[in-house]
Amino acid sequence: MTATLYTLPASHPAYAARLMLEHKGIPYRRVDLLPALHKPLLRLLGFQGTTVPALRLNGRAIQESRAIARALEVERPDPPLLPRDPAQRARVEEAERFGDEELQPVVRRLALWAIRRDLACVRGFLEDARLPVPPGLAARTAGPLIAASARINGVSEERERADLAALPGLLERVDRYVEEGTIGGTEPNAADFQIAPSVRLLMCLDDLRPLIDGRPAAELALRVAPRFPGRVSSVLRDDERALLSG
Ligand SMILES: N[C@@H](CCC(=O)N[C@@H](CS)C(=O)NCC(=O)O)C(=O)O
Repeated sequence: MTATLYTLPASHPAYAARLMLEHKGIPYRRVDLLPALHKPLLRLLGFQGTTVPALRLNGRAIQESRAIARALEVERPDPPLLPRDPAQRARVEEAERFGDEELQPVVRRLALWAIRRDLACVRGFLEDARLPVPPGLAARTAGPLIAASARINGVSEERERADLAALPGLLERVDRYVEEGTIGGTEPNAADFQIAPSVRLLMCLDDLRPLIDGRPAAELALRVAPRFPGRVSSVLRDDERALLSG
């Protein structure tokens, strides 16, 4: 089996794909691309869409973390990513959908917004990156690429105020999934791999860490997605921080 995974440094869904490949015991080559520049490059590499994770598995081009989970499940059924019991599977798939469609974009925007205010933090996120350029050069030239990526992903002051206000509710939902046993079991499933990297990336933001530490969501993130280099120093103004407490 040959697998090449295209990612971006600090991409939480790309980390989800890495974790799922590792869970399945599938060896893969990882190629990190540079943000914003990755979009035309993925097209040149034969992918239809412009997002990472992008996986070439035995010649097939697969994008979207949920589609990657299903392709891996077909390729190597054990250990499973989805429960065989239909009712349990439906619960896991709903949590996975929530992680992908509701949590993931909020985390992406908040991270880009905070990183844009603390560009010195970029070097930390490149710690284990496999980029086509030296990490020091990538960090020094990251500003315009991060600004472009923020634009592409709809980051704005107004949007981020709404994202901060939504965050406590999103984390409560993750805690509920853990408490009801949909995620957080001894054998991680596709929803664990979808959600844990998102919470883990939020935990890299000094402003958000106090909101997350000690909750079931934090335990899940640190256990399932332990390796997330990078730390963004405190960048929120008082009025923005107040949005986190409703
Ligand atoms: N929800 C999808 C999308 C992933 C996604 O949006 N990835 C970002 C990086 S974290 C990206 O590639 N953005 C570039 C773009 O939107 O073209 C997934 O889980 O695969």
